[in-house]
Order: sequence, then C-alpha cells, then structure tokens
Amino acid sequence: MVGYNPKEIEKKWQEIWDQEGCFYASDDKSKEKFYALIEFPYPSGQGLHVGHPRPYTALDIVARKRRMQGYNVLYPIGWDAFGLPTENYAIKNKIHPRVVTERNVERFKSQLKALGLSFDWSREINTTDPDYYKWTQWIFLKLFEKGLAYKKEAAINWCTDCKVGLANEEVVNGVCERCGAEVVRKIKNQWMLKITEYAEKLIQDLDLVDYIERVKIQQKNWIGRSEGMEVDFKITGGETITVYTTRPDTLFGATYMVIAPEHPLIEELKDHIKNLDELKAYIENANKKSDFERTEMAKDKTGVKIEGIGAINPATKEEIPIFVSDYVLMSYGTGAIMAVPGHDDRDWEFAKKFGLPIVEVVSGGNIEEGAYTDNEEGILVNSDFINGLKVKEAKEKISQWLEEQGLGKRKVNYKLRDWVFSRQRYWGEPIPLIHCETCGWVPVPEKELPLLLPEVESYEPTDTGESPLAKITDWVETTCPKCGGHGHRETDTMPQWAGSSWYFLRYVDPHNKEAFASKENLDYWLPVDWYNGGMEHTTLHLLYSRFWHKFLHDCGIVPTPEPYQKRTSHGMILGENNEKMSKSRGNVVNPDDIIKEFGADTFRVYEMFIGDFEKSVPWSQNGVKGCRRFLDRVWKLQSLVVEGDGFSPELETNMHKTIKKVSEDFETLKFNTGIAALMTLLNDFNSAGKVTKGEMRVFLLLLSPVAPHIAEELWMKLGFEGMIHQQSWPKWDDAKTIEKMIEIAVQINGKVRGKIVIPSDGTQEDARKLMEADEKIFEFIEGKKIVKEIYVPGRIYNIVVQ
Ligand code: ANZ
Ligand code: ZN
Repeated sequence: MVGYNPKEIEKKWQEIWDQEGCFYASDDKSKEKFYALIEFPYPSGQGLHVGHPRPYTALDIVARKRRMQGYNVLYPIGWDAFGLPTENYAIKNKIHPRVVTERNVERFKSQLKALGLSFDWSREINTTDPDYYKWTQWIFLKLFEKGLAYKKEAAINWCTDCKVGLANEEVVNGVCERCGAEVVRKIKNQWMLKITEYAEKLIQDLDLVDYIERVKIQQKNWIGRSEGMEVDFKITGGETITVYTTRPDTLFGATYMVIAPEHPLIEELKDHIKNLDELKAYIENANKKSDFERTEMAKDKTGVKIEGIGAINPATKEEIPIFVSDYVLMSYGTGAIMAVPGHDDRDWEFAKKFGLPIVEVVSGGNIEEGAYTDNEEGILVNSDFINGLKVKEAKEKISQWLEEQGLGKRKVNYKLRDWVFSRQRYWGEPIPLIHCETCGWVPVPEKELPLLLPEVESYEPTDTGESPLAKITDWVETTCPKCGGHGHRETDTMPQWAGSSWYFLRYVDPHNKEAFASKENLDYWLPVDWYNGGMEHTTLHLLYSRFWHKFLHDCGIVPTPEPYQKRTSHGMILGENNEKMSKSRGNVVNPDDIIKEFGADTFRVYEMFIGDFEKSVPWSQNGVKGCRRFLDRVWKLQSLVVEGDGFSPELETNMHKTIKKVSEDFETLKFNTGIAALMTLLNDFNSAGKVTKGEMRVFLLLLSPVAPHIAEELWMKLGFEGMIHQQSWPKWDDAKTIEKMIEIAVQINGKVRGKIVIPSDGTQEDARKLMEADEKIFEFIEGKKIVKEIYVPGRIYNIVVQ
C-alpha cells in the first residue's frame, strides 16, 4: 500500500472540483435550497490567519452534508476589500490601493483554495469592483431619497493619527481601534444614516430569527431600549427643564439637577447666571473629551453649580440646585437629569464630592456607604403618597400622577445612535451626491452610477481632515443634475461597513447588470439559512446589515423582513500559551505551514476537533499531530477491507449510532464530538481486525465533509462509484441504534441476589435504576445505606450496603 500523501491527493481533488464546478449552486429552483454564509474576509496584507478557517470549515461541513442530503446549496465567498489598512499600506508604500487589494486577494484566494473549501467560486464578489459598488451607491441613494441619509454637524471621534472620523464602535477604550492612537472630539459635517428609525423593529424582529442567545442579548443591549418618563422641572425665572428618568418613583429623592455642558438652557438663561465665565471654562474643557472619557473612564466626577438659578422639585416643591457636569451627555434623553444620589452611583459620588443632601427613598440599602441601586424589591419611604409601595407600583402611581398634573409623559429611549456614514478617506465608495447652491443636495442620476473613484496623486487625507478627493478640483467641480447650474461633489467616502451591509444579496445573482439581484433569485434564496460569524461583529455589521435589509424590505425590494434566519458564532483560536495570536507576541501560526507539513485535511480535522466550537481555544501543535495520526490510520484501513455490502453483526448497532451522532452533531456545532465518534468507530474497526465494504462506505461518507480529500481518494481507490460528494448522506435506523440487551448478576454484600436486563453499554446509573425497580433485589437493600458500587459493563453489578 502506498503511504498517505496529502500533498498529492489534495491538489488533485481541488483541481477536479474546480474544473468540474462541483460546488456551484444551481439555478434550478424546484429543489429545496440551503444558503450557508460566512463573513467574507477582509484581504489584509497578512494573509490568512488560522482563525479564519475555523468558521469556514464548520459551515463547509454543513454545506457539504446538505448537498449530500439533496439540497441546492449556496455557499459563496467574496472580498470585503475597502478600508483603512489597505489605504494605510498604500500611503506608506506608494502603491495604489487597488493594486494592494488585488495582490492580497490573490494570496487569500490561493490559501482558501488550498483548504478545499466548497465555495461557489463562480459567484465571487469584491466590494471594490465598480460593478459591485454601483449598487452600494444605489442603495445609499434610496436611503437618501427616503430621508434616512442626512447631513449634520456632529461631534465625531477623530483619530489623531489616521486623521479620520471613527464610528463610536471603532473607538475602543478611548483609542483608535485600528492604530491605537488617541481619539479626540471634532465637529464635522457628516453624512448620517437614521438607523434609530429602525431601533424598535431591530429589537422586536429578533423574535423572528434563530440566533444564539448571546447574540440576541448583545444586540438588545446595544440598541438599549429603556422605558421611562420625561418630567418637567420649573426653573426660578420661568423656564422649565425636562429630564429623562427611568425611575420616576425616586422623584422625592431628587436633591439636585444636572444638565449637560452642551445644554441650550445655559445660553437661554445667561442673563440670570452669575458665574457664566466659570461655566464657560468648564464647558470648553468638556468639549475636548470623548463621550467615553466623560462616562466610562471618569471615576472622579467634575462639575460646576449654576449660580443665580434653581429648580423646583415637582414632588417636594423644594428648590434644588442645578449643576453642569460632563457625566450627563447631551446625546441621550433630554441632556438633563434629576439626580437621586441615594439610588444612583454616579449621583452618589457627585453628591459626596459637592456636599449635597442624600435622601433615602427606597428602603433596604445603606446610603451612608453608597447608593442603593439594586432595589427592585425595595419599599418606598420619605415619599409622601407613594410611601409603602413596591418600586414597580410606585413607578406606576407617580407616573399617573405626573401625567394628571401635566408634569410628565412616558417616553421610550434608545441608546442606539444614528450611524456616522462619512469617512474623509480615499479607499471607499464615493458618496454619489452633488451640492448645488440652488437645489441643495442632488443625487447623481442612476444611469451615471457607478460614480467611479477618481485617480489621485496621493491618498493622504488633507490636514484639514478633508478626503484626498477634495484636492481634485476638476472632479469636484461639476454641474447640478437638476438645474444645470454649478455644483460640487461630495468628497467623503463611505465607511467600510457599507459594502458588507448587503453583500449576501449580491451573491444570489452576482452578475446581474440590471439590478443588484433579480426578484426570482431573491425570492428563492432568501433568507440566508445559516450565517456564522464573529461575536465582534454582533453590534456593528450584524446590526447594520439587518438595518439595510429591513429598509430594502420596506421598499419592497427584498422578500423577507430579516436577512439571516440563523446566526451562530465561533470562538477564537489563541496562541499555544492561551494569548491572542499576534505578530508582536511572535506566536502566529501560518496556515500555509500547517498545510504543507500535515495536509489540509489534517488542518480541517484539527480545527474542528480542537474543542467546543463556540469557545476560544489555544492552538496545539501536538493536537495537529494527533489529527494527522488519525488520518494515517484512516488511510491504512484499506488493508482491512473485506467483502460485504452490509454491516457485520458485531458492529451494526455501532454503525447506526455513529451515523446518528455524526448527523446530529454536524448540525448543532458539536463538530468535535462528531469527529470523536468517527475516531471511536475507527478503533472498533481496528479491534475487529476487519471492516466490511459496507461499513467502510458509510465511514467515508461521514468523514467526507470534514476531510473531503482523503475521503474522495479512498472512495475511488476502493472502487465505489462516482465521487463521494455526489453521494447521498447515510441514514440510520433508530431501532438499530439501541444496544443489545444483556443479563447481568446483581451481587449484594458478596451474594448474588438476582439479575437485571440492561443494554450492553448501559451505565452504572442505568444499572442502579433497574436494580431499584426490581422488587426482589431491592428487598435486600431497603432501609440500608449503599456504601460502595462497582459496575462492570456486561459482567456484574456489585453493591455493598450497611
Ligand atoms: C433618576 C434616577 C434615579 C435615575 C435612580 C437612575 C436611577 P437608562 O436605563 O440607561 O436609560 N440619565 C438620563 N439621561 C442621561 C444623560 N443624558 N446622561 C447621563 N445620564 C442620564 O438610564 C436612564 C437613567 O440615566 C435616568 O434615570 C437618568 O438617571 C440617567 F435611582 O433618573 B435616572
Ligand atoms: Zn441645482
């Protein structure tokens, strides 16, 4: 027998699959479809990371299995290729980002192909292709037409190094997620997308989909729905301040108010304010800080009391002071709060620092030590007509009272902010709008799309923060499509999240010139049946793409309210020492090296066997070797094959159980235990010293989604017909998964007292239950204590009682 040589056989099968288009999705819409999706990669200069193939292989297993089960499977791939790292590389090395992208894509492509993933390469897409971004621009214009894209002066997070505005999500712990440099606030005119208009639907429709629970929870938290009240406080001098509170029940404990530094009231009441200069200095300082610094980071509360005005607590009718402090954000609620230091941590710290009264209004805590916040079960005190009520009842009663008095109204708020959609960078989709003095913002006519990214001399953003496109005067200066007058183009480009917000729609009809996809194909393929991706994309990409999809659904363009029926997520692959893999730690494992040394099948088996798919796991080179040994033993099985289409009597139950186990585990993210079952079966073949052709056939079919190359090769070598991926997935017979029943003796304190009938693989627990159910045996232990149990499967059940 020739030895197992993955290098040779893997390349051979990859070429055959490629040439014959084995994994192309068919346009035959009579078949039941299955759309499997992984997050298309960003083709970075580093090439493929060992983390990439984990989700890709997992869904490849599912896709291959579903094809064998008769589904028309779409498992596409493409490139999410606009974005900062490519642009930064291009600037540094003076190479056009398009060239950089092409090079990176080539490398990624050959790496992915070497893994034997069953992608439909005929549908490959690239977000930087004009044929693709034409439709990204088209969707943007739809959003613009419906009033969901608007331009607004907004304080943005400004990375001092990349010189680019960042979305909140791109700022991590106050620094730029990409380069680690300091992020400051800067006021800029930005295109914004009104994702907030979809906040409620984005929460509610989570009920329609089958996402793993932690994804649903993260999405809900990010959207941050909260139910509360807007309450009016009279100001001495006539005005009112409206606050947003989720705890109207604590109104009697509101001992002061705080407004955000940006609150317009300061300007309105400036004639009454006595310490305006002091306030202005404070406000100026606050403006420099990011929201993150103001809220999360600031342990020490700062603020200034507004001298000259005060507010009236509508419940106690007492006058309370008003402060300006940066722990209150203008961008949430009304930008003003009633401070209840007895029951809110931030208010408590602030009150301590400024020597303000702290009143307990919910009993059960110790407000000397700190705010009593976890008080859902508490009882109201010091609160007049709501005293003695539980929090929930008190909330309801005071809400009604405030409504009757005309002092408040119920209000739902969301943490979710509109999406800052402008980037002042080169390597992105140009925003297809023209500004005209007379007509305002006018869309580039549809027939002129795509609006191509023009060539520039250099890709550096300008120091003023404009995109490099602003420097190309003859591109910027144009005519207004509406009135023919003078106009100039928007020079901002779209953020990297744009292209990935709808890519799954393009896959269903990637070469369509008339539309981003035909109605028939959208109707047939949507929704995506199973989408797997990283947890880090739960609040950004997943939410953004659900938003775009919902918008397109409302426009009648896509057939389903939700894009993805099912969402799962994988854990990360860490370095051998349990740290994140990174260049600086020098612990990066290169997939190319693993494939070269052990083969792609070993790599695939290893990544699926490495541990619980949903958890992060450290890489282990020994583990890789173990998986290679497994495949070596699979290869050697050839010499044990004997004639016989069926299963041998000793292995029949085992075969059926394994088919069932593997079939179920591959559907429920338990790839590791599915593979373990195959390893056990292999051991059983070896112990038996033989394997029938029928058994080998099934074994290879079950193995094929995980290790497709070796499975194809052995299939051919053993003379089975066709290619293995064209075969039907094996079926099991439930009746035959039940172990043979056997009789064993039950011995109590050394004497045989009876016999029980138990499955040959029954456990000690099974034996105990059967023993207890047998009255005659149970007699001997009734009222006594079992001090020891020894169960030898298939032989005897020994009990010692006292
Ligand atoms: C009084 C109160 C008493 C509050 C208490 C909390 C606890 P969520 O759940 O996040 O919506 N708040 C309102 N607007 C704010 C702003 N712009 N900046 C900072 N804080 C703001 O939280 C709502 C609560 O956060 C509101 O309820 C308000 O404080 C504060 F025992 O009002 B609460
Ligand atoms: Zn005009």
